[in-house]
Amino acid sequence: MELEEIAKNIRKKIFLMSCRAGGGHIAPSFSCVEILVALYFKILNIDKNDLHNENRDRFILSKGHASSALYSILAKRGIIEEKLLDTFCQRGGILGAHPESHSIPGVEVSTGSLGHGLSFGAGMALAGKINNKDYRVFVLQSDGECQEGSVWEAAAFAAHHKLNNLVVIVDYNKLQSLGRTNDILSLEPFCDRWKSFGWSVKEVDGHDISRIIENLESLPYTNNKPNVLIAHTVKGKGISFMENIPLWHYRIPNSKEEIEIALKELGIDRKEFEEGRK
Ligand SMILES: Cc1ncc(C[n+]2csc(CCOP(=O)(O)OP(=O)(O)O)c2C)c(N)n1
Repeated sequence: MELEEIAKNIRKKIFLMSCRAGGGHIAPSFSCVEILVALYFKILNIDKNDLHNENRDRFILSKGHASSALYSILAKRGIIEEKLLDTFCQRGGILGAHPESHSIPGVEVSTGSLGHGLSFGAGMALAGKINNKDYRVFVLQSDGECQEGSVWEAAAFAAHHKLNNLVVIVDYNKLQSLGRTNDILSLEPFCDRWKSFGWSVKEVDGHDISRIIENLESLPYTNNKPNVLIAHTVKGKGISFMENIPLWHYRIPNSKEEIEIALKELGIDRKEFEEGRK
C-alpha cells in the first residue's frame, strides 16, 4: 500500500475510534499522521516480533494526547491487534487517552504530561552512547509543549553530551489547546532557538511524507550535535472545518452536519461509522 494511502487509512481509524469513544484528541492526532507513517513505515528500525531488542530504535510520543494516531499506527504495523482499537478510552481497556508503556506493546515511555518526553529520550540516547549501541531515539513533541522549561533543560543536556543519536521532531501546527502559540507564548525565532542550544536544525512540510523521509534519511545532520526536524503542520488536517481552529483541540464532531462533512472528506462509509457507534 502507498504511504499516502496508509495515512488516509490512519485518519479514518482515528476518527472512528474517537467518535466511538466520544473522546480523545482528533485534531492533534491528525496533524502528526504523516510524521508517524514516515517513521513507522520507513525509518524506525523495529521488529514487531522482537520489540525489546536492545538495538532497536526508540520512539517516544511526547505529545501523548495524540495517542489515537499512535495506536492506529501500531495496529497497522501489526504490533497491537486492530480489534483493540475498538476499546479506545473504554473502561477496563488498555488504550487510554494517553499511552502507557507498562500495558501497551511498542510504547516505550508513558506520556501525557507534556514536557517530559525529551528528558527520557536524552537519557536513552546517552545510554546508547555509553553502551556503544547504534540505535537512534526519536521524540515527537508538540509546539505548545515547547513552552515547558523542562524541554530546554533536556535540550541543553543533549547538546552538552553531543547526542547525535537523538532526534526531535516538532509537530509545529502553531496552535495549542486554547489558542495560537504565537499569541499565548511565542516560540519564535524557533529554529534559531534550537540552534543557539547547540542543535542541528532542519525544516519540512509535515504533511509531505516523501520530504519527511528524505529529511530523516539524512540523519545525523552533523557529527556531534543532536538533531531537530521542525515539521510545519496543520492542526486538524483532513477535515476542512477543523483545520487551524483551536476549538477542535478537544471537540468530537456530533452534529449531523459535522459528521456528514467529516465522513465525506475522510472517505468513510456511513454504514461503517454507524456500526462503530453501536
Ligand atoms: C504538563 C501538561 N500541562 C497541561 C496538559 C493539558 N494539555 C493537553 S494537550 C494541551 C495543549 C497542547 O498543545 P500543543 O502542545 O501545541 O499540542 P497540539 O495539540 O498542538 O499537538 C494541554 C495544555 C498536559 N497534558 N500536560
